[in-house]
Amino acid sequence: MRRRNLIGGVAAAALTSPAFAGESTVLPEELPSGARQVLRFVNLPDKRRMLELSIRPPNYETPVDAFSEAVTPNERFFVRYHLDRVPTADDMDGWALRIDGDAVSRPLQLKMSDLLDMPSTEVLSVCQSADYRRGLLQPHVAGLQWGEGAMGAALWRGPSLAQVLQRAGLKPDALEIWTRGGDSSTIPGVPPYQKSIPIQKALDTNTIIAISMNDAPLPVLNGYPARLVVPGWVGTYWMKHLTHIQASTKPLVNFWMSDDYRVPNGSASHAHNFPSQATKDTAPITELAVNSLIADPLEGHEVDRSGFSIRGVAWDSGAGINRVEVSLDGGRTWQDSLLDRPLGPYAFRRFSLLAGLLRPGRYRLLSRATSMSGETQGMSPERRASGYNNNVPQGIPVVVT
Ligand SMILES: Nc1nc2c(c(=O)[nH]1)N[C@H]1C(S)=C(S)[C@@H](COP(=O)(O)O)O[C@H]1N2
Ligand SMILES: [Mo]
Repeated sequence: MRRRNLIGGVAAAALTSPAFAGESTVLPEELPSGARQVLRFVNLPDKRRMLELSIRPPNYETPVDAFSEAVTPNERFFVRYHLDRVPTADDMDGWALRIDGDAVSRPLQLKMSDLLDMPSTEVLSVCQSADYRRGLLQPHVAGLQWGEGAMGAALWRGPSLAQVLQRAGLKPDALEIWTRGGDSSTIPGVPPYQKSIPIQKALDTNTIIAISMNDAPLPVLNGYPARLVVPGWVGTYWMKHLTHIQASTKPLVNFWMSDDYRVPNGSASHAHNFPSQATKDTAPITELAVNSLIADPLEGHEVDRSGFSIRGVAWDSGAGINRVEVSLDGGRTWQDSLLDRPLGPYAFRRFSLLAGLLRPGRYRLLSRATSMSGETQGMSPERRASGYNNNVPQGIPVVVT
């Protein structure tokens, strides 16, 4: 990572404003020691105070303090890219979206004004990377060492994908919807980032082409001017800088579908909702696992023995959150927290617990969410296949004084 920082030095200087020199943060103790040393806060175009994971491609994590709110501000929303040539706002001038493929009868091209003219849908939804908390897994798994900030919740608005597909004359034999974005790789041989979703999920009324995020244009790094929003499913399907949609009667075969983002059949993250991509041994990772995060107090902070509140957010793939328990003693005993009113099935549900009088000393706080469908965060430090969807309750050490 250090080497990469040096290589990316020129780009980094252009992209990032002076770092918060001297500002320190307490990062989860489970992160590999190398990752802890290089993490620093930076400002970016449209972004403020993000944790830098890599510069080329740009990968930036949201610091945990941003999750004391139910909606993550655009300027704090995490950034994830696979390829190093990322579009600027200028590159997207004259942007248009092509819709074709062997499963449409009227291929068409839409401009932003066309999308603005269509009826729009609004969905408050978490976007979470499949790599969520990968860096906290023991033993460590290769890849970017994401912590707790590889997700966020935003209000997304735009026409439904179904509506756009109907306009192009979607045929009944459509199997998958393939998507492409405006980024690419400067490294020869790296395949373009292209993903597909099954037709059932594509026609879900909550699957939209977002042209607005929290009532503002999308930040460039979050997919300006338009991105796919696939509520309940991991971020890999949420194509940014969407330029090309193909309705296809065939499964998409490429590195990003056939090799990456897959889990063994029978594992915790295995699902049956993408049959055209399933093989004898593996399936694409699709739905989010039920999860929760304590945003306050922060790791390593001091709290007052006369009482303090523990607050955070919980989310799942769309059943909704039914219960969040909190432990003050590292998971030996649990208490039910108070839940804020639900803001929608794909949104964060906020929880809080007032801790009573405590003896001074070191404590380990944990939260454990259960969804409306009964799915809960497993306590076992079972190694998640490929390091995806880590939802083991996260210990937050604090000092009561
Ligand atoms: N064009 C494009 N879209 C993309 C990606 C990408 O690399 N290129 N990464 C995906 C992944 S893996 C995730 S987790 C989300 C992250 O969205 P964000 O960067 O807005 O937080 O974008 C998805 N869409
Ligand atoms: Mo991701």
